[in-house]
Amino acid sequence: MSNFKSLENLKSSYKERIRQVSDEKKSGKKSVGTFCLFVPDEIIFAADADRMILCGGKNDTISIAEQYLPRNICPLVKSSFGSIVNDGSSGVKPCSQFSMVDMIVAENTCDSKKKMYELLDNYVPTYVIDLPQRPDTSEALEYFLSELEKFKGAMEQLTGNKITTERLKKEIISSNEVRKLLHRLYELRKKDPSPISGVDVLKILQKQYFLSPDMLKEHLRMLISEMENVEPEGSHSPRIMISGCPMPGGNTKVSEIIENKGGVIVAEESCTGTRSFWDMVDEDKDPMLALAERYIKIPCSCMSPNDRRIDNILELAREFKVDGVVYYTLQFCHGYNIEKHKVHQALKEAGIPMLAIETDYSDSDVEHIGLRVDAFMEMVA
Ligand code: BJ8
Repeated sequence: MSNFKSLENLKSSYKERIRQVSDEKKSGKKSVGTFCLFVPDEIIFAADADRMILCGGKNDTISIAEQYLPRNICPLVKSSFGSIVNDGSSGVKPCSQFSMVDMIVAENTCDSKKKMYELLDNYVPTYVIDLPQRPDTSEALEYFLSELEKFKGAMEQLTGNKITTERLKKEIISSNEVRKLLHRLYELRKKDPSPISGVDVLKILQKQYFLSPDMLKEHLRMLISEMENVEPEGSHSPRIMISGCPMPGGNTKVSEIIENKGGVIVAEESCTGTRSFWDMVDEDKDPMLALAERYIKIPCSCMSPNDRRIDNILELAREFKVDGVVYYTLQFCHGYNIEKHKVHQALKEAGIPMLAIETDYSDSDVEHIGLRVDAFMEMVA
């Protein structure tokens, strides 16, 4: 749907980034792998280390993971674990990212991830940040801050570099710049018709924690400038918001189905969407406290209660003038699956139709999902 030159450059950025990290390694710079938004990038970069996201969105490593893990757990966890333990013997190309990280920085969120991290420690040193699960209490903030202080110490130990207040402030400003660019990109999607397809935006968001902030900023600036200079053609298509589980690199299945059936995705309430950039870090406060305050508020379903997420969904639906919401859950992701009921109720009261889709990474249900999306599009058109 979208036809922007800068998107072509983004596609070829994978090799460039791998080359960059491999050069950094030769010069002694450390790299860490992450799986979740709760890990503050700013602390990693302030230690002069690099980071790459390791979340799996591909189906081909799932059968490898199933040699170690139960079948009935979330495909994101299986795909990630499969990529890491894959030695190439099954014919699937091993993941270049994983072999480049010196440490994994994990977080205690859902049960599947927590238990996977215990196993990952056998393959690469894995540091786990513990998270309080009732985020709105002062005790939770205090505890999370103490966990971030420990993590800061771990990064200093890994790199041998002291993390100074000045360096943290610099990284906070830099990460806020990325967030502001993503806000500008999303602002342009408020046009009707939207100038860019949701699949294209998803592919950018999937690279958000893979590229370095400087590379990402460069790509975003080019894309935004192209988008600002075109008037979108065509007529109104049903404006859809996706809400739910993250869609890591390799997984565009449901977004593609929606857009192939005539809808246009104008917002994603997910970790490969607004949850990753909507809130800024306060640049005027003590940097560690500001980071703790910002990151503890991420409305992930692992938190309880998580009513902030419902408020965000309603606000986004209004701001982006959506005609309907597709609630997307990965199989066996109990948190997002159960929260579906609260979201459905809130959307119903707001008069916004919702379609719930629970799926995995395989293609076996593409046709079936297509039929349901078809019917939903007719309803919201
Ligand atoms: S902040 S959503 S990235 S934990 S989909 S593995 S929750 S069973 S990825 Fe997540 Fe951080 Fe939360 Fe975001 Fe578990 Fe659910 Fe699988 Fe999930």
